[in-house]
Amino acid sequence: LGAFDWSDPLQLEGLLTEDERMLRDAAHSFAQDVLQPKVTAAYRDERVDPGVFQAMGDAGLLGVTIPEAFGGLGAGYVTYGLIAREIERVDSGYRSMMSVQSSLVMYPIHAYGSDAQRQKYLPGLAAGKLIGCFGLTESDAGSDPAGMKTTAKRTDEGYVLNGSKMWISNAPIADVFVIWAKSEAHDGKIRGFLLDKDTPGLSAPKIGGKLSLRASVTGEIVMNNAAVSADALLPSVQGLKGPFGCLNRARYGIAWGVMGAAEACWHAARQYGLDRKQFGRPLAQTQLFQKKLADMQTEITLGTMSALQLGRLMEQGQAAPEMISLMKRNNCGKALDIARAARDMHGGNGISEDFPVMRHMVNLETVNTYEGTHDVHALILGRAQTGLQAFF
Ligand code: TGC
Ligand code: FAD
Repeated sequence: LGAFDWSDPLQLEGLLTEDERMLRDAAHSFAQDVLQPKVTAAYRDERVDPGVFQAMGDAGLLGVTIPEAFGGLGAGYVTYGLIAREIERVDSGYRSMMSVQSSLVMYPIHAYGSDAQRQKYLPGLAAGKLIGCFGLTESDAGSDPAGMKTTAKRTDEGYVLNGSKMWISNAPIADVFVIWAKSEAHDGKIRGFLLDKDTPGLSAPKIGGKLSLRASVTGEIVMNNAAVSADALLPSVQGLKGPFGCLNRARYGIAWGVMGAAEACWHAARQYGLDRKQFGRPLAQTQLFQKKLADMQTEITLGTMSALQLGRLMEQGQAAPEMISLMKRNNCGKALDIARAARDMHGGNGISEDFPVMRHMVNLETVNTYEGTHDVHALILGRAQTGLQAFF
């Protein structure tokens, strides 16, 4: 009979290649050495540090699936997921910064861009010298992005964009804006545009008062006759499958990332239960505490093993969007439940910034909502198994 490792019950470690383990370990060291010491103050003071992008770039963590010729690592999707898990073990906000840059900005430029666009943006984005953002959501078009009102109008010089985007990660500090707009010159179809931050008519005010994801900055994007040249258009995609192609990658990364946040909460609760005595014995020696730890261990094991299978399918080009919905939805929901339980298991200390659990819990409320809410992914899965559309 084999040995049992409580922290890796089904031996995920043995299913990784040596390269994957090496890159995962490097990401773990980076996250613990560089990000962990910053996070409590960054979260408390709602202070984003743009230098984090360059530090991530120096560590090779931006665009890991993008070919080396453009500054990426040319690694597989399992490596990308393992890195997301290590970053989100510290904070969902830092993982958000990394995944927007990698999956929502570098991926579309690589997949849908011209050679000139790739050369112009990808090396700087990979190095973290440029910061990117992804503008799809609008105040009246969140779960239903097809309802967007932002338009692009063809002019002699290029395009003029009008409209506004809401809840956009990184926008106030971004150099490069990937904007999805209905293009009048393309029968009103949704097209992607690359806007530089100094584009006349473009601004990106910060959204204040956020009680979640406070180490990452979120903004609006306002386009008031924002004029760009014709080569700002992403030439190779049209329709909603453009932004959704990016979201497939980011949602997959989230399925791994939230497991890192959940593991941080589980490990913290276990240690707290071993250290803290009540009624003359460690909390961890009570049946209720152990049942909660067993539930956490079980869900995290199932979540990470399934994320690994999804990553392998992505690498083989066999992953369907519905598989990604299933994993994004389940792992976010389970991570949120685990963070809430871990918060409770810390008693009064659980609400203090000296312990990570409440920060993770409140962050996971956002992660459960963005990139398709928990319920929207249920509707995607419901449609796939009944053939019936329940969105409207
Ligand atoms: P529907 O009719 O289903 O599809 C329209 C077209 O899009 C294609 N498509 C996909 N293509 C690739 N991958 C996917 N996952 C796709 N899903 C749909 C589809 O094939 C079709 O193509 P075509 O050529 O036939 O036109 O569209 P619908 O309007 O009924 O959509 C419904 C729904 C609910 C599935 C969709 O709108 C949805 O997923 N809503 C959620 C919105 C969302 O996820 N927003 C994310 C914003 S970005 C963000 O949150 C970043 S946070 C980043 C961070 O900080 O980490
Ligand atoms: P709504 O769509 O109004 O949903 C509200 C509620 O109604 C939810 O519970 C939802 O599940 C439910 N609902 C909606 N439709 C249905 C239906 N048909 N049937 C049943 N229930 C339904 N967007 C970007 O484009 N880029 C970003 O970088 C980005 N970053 C973000 C960062 C943060 C911190 C946050 C909070 C959001 C970010 N978003 C971003 C936006 C995010 O993707 C949206 O908030 C999300 O898609 C939900 O849209 P909404 O907020 O308009 O909610």
